[in-house]
Amino acid sequence: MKLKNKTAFITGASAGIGKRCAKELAKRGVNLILLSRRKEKLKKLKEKLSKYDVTINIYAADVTQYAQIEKIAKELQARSIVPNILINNAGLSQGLDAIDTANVKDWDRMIDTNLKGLLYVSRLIIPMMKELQDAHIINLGSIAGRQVYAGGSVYNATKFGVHALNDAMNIDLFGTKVKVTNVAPGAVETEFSMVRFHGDKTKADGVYAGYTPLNAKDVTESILFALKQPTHVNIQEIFLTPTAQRTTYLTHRETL
Ligand code: 8X3
Repeated sequence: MKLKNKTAFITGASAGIGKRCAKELAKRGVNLILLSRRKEKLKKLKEKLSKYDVTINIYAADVTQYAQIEKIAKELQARSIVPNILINNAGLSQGLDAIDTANVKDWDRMIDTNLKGLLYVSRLIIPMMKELQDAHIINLGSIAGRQVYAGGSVYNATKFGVHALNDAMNIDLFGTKVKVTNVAPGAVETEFSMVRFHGDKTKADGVYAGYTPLNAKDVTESILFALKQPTHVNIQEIFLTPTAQRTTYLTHRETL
């Protein structure tokens, strides 16, 4: 897709991979629709990106609330704004506990955000994209959607679900020009581990100790690679890990 003058709808846009996507796409002349629960962060991001010649619409909304997303979709329709690109980035992990001891609230939050949130946004935005001659959905999967690890159970299940939904979207959008790509990274240093460990910085830092993890820019580069392909090329999956990480259980850490 030629990116200039296209429009991207990005969930989880206020931090990490979503924020980086917003920046890199704005640089390339892509108009933005940015969603996050955190209004202040969105406002700041919009300000920061105002140096680029693009239109930026920000929405403080929660992907787990269907009515909120429906309202945004209706507003976009009323203003004839049709996203060419949908980046289903909002997602999180909560806790690292066994299935018999984990906190059920953590499970609800992961299932609601990673699966139901992705579904709600997709259900409401894809109908607008279907008629386009050039459109692309990027779903943020994970190494956790390919390999289960101790304490990962429900997070793993949600990311396996995202992988399944990516394949399902490719099937359901058969015959249209809407491409669907699952971008599945291994360890990426963002707010991810701070959120997983409920703000415990020591635990969060430990995840990335002794090796160089991926960063938001690395993952964004893969997303851009998929987006920039010509119309006839649909990259259905990109799986990337830090060089030090080969599976969820094999991360080579230099002696600290
Ligand atoms: C994040 C990757 O392995 O930390 O999706 O769960 S992992």
